[in-house]
Amino acid sequence: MGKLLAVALVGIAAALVAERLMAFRNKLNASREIAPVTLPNCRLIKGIEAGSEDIEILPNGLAFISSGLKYPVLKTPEPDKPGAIFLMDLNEDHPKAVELRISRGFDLASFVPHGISTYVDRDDTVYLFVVNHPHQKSTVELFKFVEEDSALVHVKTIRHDLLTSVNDIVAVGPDSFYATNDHYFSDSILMFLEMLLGLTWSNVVYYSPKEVKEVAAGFYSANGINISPDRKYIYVADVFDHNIHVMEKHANWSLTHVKTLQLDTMVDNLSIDPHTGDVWLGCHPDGMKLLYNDPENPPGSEVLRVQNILSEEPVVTRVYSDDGSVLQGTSVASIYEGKLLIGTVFHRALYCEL
Ligand SMILES: [Ca+2]
Ligand SMILES: [Ca+2]
Repeated sequence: MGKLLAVALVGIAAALVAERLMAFRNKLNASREIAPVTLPNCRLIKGIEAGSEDIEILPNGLAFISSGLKYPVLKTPEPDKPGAIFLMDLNEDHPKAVELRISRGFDLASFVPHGISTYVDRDDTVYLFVVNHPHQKSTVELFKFVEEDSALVHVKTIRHDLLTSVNDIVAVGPDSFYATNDHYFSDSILMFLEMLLGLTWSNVVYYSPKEVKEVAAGFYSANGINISPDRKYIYVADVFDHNIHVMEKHANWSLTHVKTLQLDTMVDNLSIDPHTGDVWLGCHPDGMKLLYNDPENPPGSEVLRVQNILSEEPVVTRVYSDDGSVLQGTSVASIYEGKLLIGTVFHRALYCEL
């Protein structure tokens, strides 16, 4: 009888693990095939070889690109090289990426930039907020951009117990922001278990020097975050749930859920066209390929544009998709006056004229 029970228990455990693995494969969109969509006027950007995870473009056409992410379980092309922020002036005929100098006193050796956001203050000071992972932790670095010196001056490092596994941020003031925690755990093994078990413990946090609080919860993995041009709505991408949540922002910075736009792909970062309000999405067509990163079968790229997201019938268009032969592991797509920048987690970056 004891043996029978043992066999039964092992059988049940094996079935549960198999079920969880299947669910995990579905979340990763394993083996999903999509038709290629090419754009005619694109080129890879020189000098960016170790990722371009997030891209933010100022209203004047200056683009910031974060490069050199080292994310647990994903490929790291240059493990010993610190990360960098590149700048590109999209007003130029042939824009080039230039690495910004970072002021002394900031620990550049442990710089691992991830999501970024900009804030232009009333006096036109440009602040760049950068999610950083020094020594596998999460901080938010606040920089002041000094255009004439092509430099970032470090203002302060923000750490908080609620900022545990930060992926992306959207600035709402000169030192306040919303941030996504993509996992509850920050340890890579626990993070993997959290994904495997399908826990919905990921959240969105509001931070200001006076108040820090959780403002949205229950995500599988909250990733990209951004704000509507009228600054009334916050958009949050849940990469494992293949959707975008539209949240209304209130005077006390709390958020309430308005709607969810269900898609069929793993949405990473979100960018907003300031003129039209269109939401541009960098997406992972097949997350399993991103994890395996087999050079013979690399992860692909997918860019979606969502028009009229607040209406009854948003229009979703696949603007670009590639099997990885050009661009691998797209995480962001940002638009400026008919020019599109497409970034990746650990690969290169693409510049396109639409
Ligand atoms: Ca961002
Ligand atoms: Ca991201």
